[in-house]
Amino acid sequence: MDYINYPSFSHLFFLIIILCTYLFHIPQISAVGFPVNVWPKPTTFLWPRPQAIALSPNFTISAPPHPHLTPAVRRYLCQILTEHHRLLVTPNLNLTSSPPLAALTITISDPSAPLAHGVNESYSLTIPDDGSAADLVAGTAWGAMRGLETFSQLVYAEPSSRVGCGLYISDVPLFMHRGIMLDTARNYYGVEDLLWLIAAMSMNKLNVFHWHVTDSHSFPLVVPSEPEMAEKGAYGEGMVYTVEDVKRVVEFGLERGVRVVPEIDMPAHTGSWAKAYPELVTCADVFWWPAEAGWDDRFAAEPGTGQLNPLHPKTYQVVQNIVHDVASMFPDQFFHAGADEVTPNCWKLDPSIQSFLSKNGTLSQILSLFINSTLPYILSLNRTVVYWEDVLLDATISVDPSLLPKQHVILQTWNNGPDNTKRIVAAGYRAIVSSSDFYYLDCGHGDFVGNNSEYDQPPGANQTDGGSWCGPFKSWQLIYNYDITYGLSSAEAELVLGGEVALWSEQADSTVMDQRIWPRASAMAETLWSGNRDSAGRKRSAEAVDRLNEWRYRMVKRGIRAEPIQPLWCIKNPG
Ligand code: CP6
Repeated sequence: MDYINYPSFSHLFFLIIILCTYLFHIPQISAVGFPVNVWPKPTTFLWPRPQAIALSPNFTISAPPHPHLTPAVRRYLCQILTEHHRLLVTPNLNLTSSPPLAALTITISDPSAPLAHGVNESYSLTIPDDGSAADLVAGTAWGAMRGLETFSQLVYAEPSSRVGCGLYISDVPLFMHRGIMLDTARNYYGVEDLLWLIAAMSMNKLNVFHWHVTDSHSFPLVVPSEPEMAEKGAYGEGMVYTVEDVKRVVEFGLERGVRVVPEIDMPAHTGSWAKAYPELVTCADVFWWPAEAGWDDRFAAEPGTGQLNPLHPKTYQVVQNIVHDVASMFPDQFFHAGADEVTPNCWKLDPSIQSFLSKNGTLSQILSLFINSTLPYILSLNRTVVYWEDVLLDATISVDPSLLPKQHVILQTWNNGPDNTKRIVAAGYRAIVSSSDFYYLDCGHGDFVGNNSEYDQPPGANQTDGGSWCGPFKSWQLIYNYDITYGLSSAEAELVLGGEVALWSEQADSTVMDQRIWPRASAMAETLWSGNRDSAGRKRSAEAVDRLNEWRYRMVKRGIRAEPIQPLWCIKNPG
């Protein structure tokens, strides 16, 4: 282990403690006699003699120079020195008589590791109680950023800054992919809002910002080789993301260990493409389906959802131009190409598709044609392609699986039944879990399509208006307790890369972004980082509540308007 390379008395001490915990099966977390206010909870936290040490006003952090870690260190140093956060419950920690803690030393063994899926994010952190420097040892710059976040959360004011000491943390995430999807097409978010989200994500050790940038309602991304897409498809002149904006978002993510994965949703959800290319999009001009139309015609509350016509050769020229430019703007290995919710009747309205179908062609063949005419190009740009699960699981329109190479295609769950993850991994594909029964943050916020009375009613409901969109609201406990590999064999579970909570934005924009996302995304962040069970295998959401309260309160102190999970009274009157 890394720390053996840096022997000192305190390292030896922790080595003995670790050996003892393994030899005598002492649950590691219970070595800590009172709440550890770190979110997400570290994998291993040893604190045999809980104490605090004063933080020197001259506290410094030393780290090897690194293009992204260096700015992160500067940022954390500033935060640590100025935050002065008082906890809701003052920890009952004695202050050591040692000199104040004046230094944190960071060492990384592989400084050139790029930020990518599967990169080593582990770290260990030792804070001695004798005033000697704290040690943060990580494999990569990204692991060091996770450790810096942990250190920052151990600092509290009482009234001047102190930090827990005599402790050893060894931390490594359970899942490699821990993300948030944000839809910036139904309502527009400014670039500053996206940076704000990424900053909050890094505080929660989340590492993937899945940017659902285009949809039927608007096309806000400026694509240099197809300038009319945003000129005509965005909500307004200022409501776009330029090449420079994207660069800023990607760079901001790099300084926080957050990858930025773009999604260009196609062939469905492309109504906005019709502004520039009406001839390539079917049903974009159908704004209201007749009341007797089935649920399938109303996907994503988009009468006039708009779908690219796979039979029109020019479709592929436009798609290639867009894919090419998006891949050069977004360096990440993953490229999300959507492919959710292809609506039968939208394609059926088109004469060329009607004639194809009349010659015994099928809708699945049309989708397969689209995938087979676009996927190889995306793969040729050295990308791993993420699709929504529908390409494999949709009962009416799906793709011949032989067109989806398992080593290059990842499927993201959302809606096709409780066994959707199981079906994906059983077929041998890697999965990202976003099942709407747990991870959809927009659910429970009511009808958003005006007064069409039967629009989003569940079967049997008899409301005249105001039905709830994919309700009920998903509580933080529901999200926390969700086991994304439930019911899978261990080989199948290996294929689950992680999860993403999703904020669809029909009823959200920057005015509610923080509240909709936090602290519920924090609940997923902990479950995907270190699990949701205690050492006895019991769900630990009861233990988590006080820590989440503290964490939510610290996020609020940092400016994130996370919603409360309880009356303050509960934490002020424990037991
Ligand atoms: N937009 C897109 C959406 C949804 C999806 N894709 C969606 C569907 C059902 C619910 C919530 C969101 N609004 N492009 C599905 C992946 Cl309940």
